[in-house]
Amino acid sequence: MPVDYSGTWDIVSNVNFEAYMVALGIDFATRKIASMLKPQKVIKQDGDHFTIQTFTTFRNYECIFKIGEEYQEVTKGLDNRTCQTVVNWENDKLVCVQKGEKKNRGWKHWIQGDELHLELTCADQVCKQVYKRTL
Ligand code: YOG
Repeated sequence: MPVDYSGTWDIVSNVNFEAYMVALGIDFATRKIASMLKPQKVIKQDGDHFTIQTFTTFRNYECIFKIGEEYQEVTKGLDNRTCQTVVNWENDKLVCVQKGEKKNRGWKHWIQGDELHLELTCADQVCKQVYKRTL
């Protein structure tokens, strides 16, 4: 059975988010607000089709993709850039590459025990987040 990311996940830790936001060019005031947020992820997985919603009290973000199919992602409400984005499996890891103005941009998800892990990368900065299933 392949891994199933489906579920509702609440953030429990967020390391180096500030430097990741600086790398993305997010302004000071927005970073101060964003640093206080406790994102919740709602993931729907149907085979290789995914919807990942990120909810906060400030802004929400949604991305919809199929594994291996490049698409144009507009990071609306985040840094508002356009990327050519593709997500692939690396064993049970979800590995996303976001090609665009920012070098070395992407993210990786994996599941470890009852935790959802997320590494967000932009240029030389890596933000590491951990989520747990909602009770
Ligand atoms: O997740 O792309 O799960 O899309 C990254 C925030 C703060 C807005 C969040 C709202 C980067 C202001 C999405 C944050 C900082 C700061 C929650 C990460 C940018 C702007 C919406 C992401 C992937 C993997 C799926």
